[in-house]
Amino acid sequence: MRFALYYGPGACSFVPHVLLEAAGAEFEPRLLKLHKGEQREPEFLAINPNGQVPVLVDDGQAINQIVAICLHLDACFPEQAWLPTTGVARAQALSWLLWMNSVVHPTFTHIFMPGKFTSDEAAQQSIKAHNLALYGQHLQRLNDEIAQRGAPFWLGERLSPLDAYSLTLTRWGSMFGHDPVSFPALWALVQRTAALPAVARVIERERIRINMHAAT
Ligand SMILES: N[C@@H](CCC(=O)N[C@@H](CS)C(=O)NCC(=O)O)C(=O)O
Repeated sequence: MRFALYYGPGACSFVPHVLLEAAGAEFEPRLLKLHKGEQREPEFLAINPNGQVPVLVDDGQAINQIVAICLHLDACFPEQAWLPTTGVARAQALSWLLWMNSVVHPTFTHIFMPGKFTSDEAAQQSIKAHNLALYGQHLQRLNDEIAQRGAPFWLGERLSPLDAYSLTLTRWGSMFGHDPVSFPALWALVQRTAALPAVARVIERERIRINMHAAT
């Protein structure tokens, strides 16, 4: 089989997981239990020295970093038209993808894993609280942009990596008190994305619930 994907349920690996499924690609999903530290096992570190998911294996060659994986899959499955192919439209779509990956996602890391940034427990609480407020602002910005676009999905009528990433980021916020319902345009897009058959299959494989706030 050409492709394999190392993923953690509910982790950011959801984004390439969705793309592979949406493309109808044959791939081997390789589950890593992040809460058990399997990403730090020597066998996995040999595949990704960063000790993180996602890792896409294409013909025996490993690729890490979500954006690199998305761009590679976009090139492998051009018929999916996940991203504009040229011009300002492509640059702007990548700009949003990079913002999600380099700003919103690390903000969440400060909430979920403050121990990565300091061993001082009081400082960890403060980092967490600060970034939780910041994360709410990021979700609001996503909401406002989606509302302003007024389309079913980020880039129009079709799924893109931006939709899958938005779902993941919204779900993460919901684990820490950011009620998705309070971001109506974002939440509507997330629900539309979750209802796509390919996305629904990934949600089922990962056994995740999208709105963790509703469960609290
Ligand atoms: N910059 C990386 C971030 C990847 C990342 O943060 N992965 C998280 C899951 S969402 C992870 O594997 N965390 C486990 C750990 O850091 O120990 C990317 O874009 O792929």
